[in-house]
Amino acid sequence: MDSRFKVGGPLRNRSDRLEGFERRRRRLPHWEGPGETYFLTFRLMCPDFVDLTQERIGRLVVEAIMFFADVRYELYDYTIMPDHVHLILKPIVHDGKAERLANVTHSLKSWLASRINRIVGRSGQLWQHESYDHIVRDEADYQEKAAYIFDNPKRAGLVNDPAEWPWWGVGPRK
Ligand code: NI
Repeated sequence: MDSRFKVGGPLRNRSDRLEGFERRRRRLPHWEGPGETYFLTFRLMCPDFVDLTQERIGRLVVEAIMFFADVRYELYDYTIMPDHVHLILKPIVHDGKAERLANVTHSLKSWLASRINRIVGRSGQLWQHESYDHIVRDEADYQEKAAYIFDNPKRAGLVNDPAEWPWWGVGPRK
């Protein structure tokens, strides 16, 4: 895998992930100034045909998330689940104006849809039209959402220790 994914990409092993989990506590979104921080979720339309955590597809999802990081948004935490993706991000602000979340979401979903469809040999609607987003109000809210993301694979019964989940990560180190 591309070396730029070493930090903040799919963290390779448990200690990297634990270190990432600690590090993201120190890299908080800033609450002052223009723009909001969002907890964003988008889901597959037909989870029977696609598993987002299948190796090749998961790597593609990470690639998309990282491709737009620091360009379209500041990236905090993310996790890829078999049928959905959670992210905490803050759209980039240009000239005092934040990029619209809807545009960011559209870019991510469409970048991925064409590529994933090609891999699984299907066409048409990959994602549910609606994405769920929630403004992260303050640091306490952020910590709650970040913990929700980190624990999601354990809650879903996919791992016993959330640090074992290979598809959790944080944004690139500045
Ligand atoms: Ni979830």
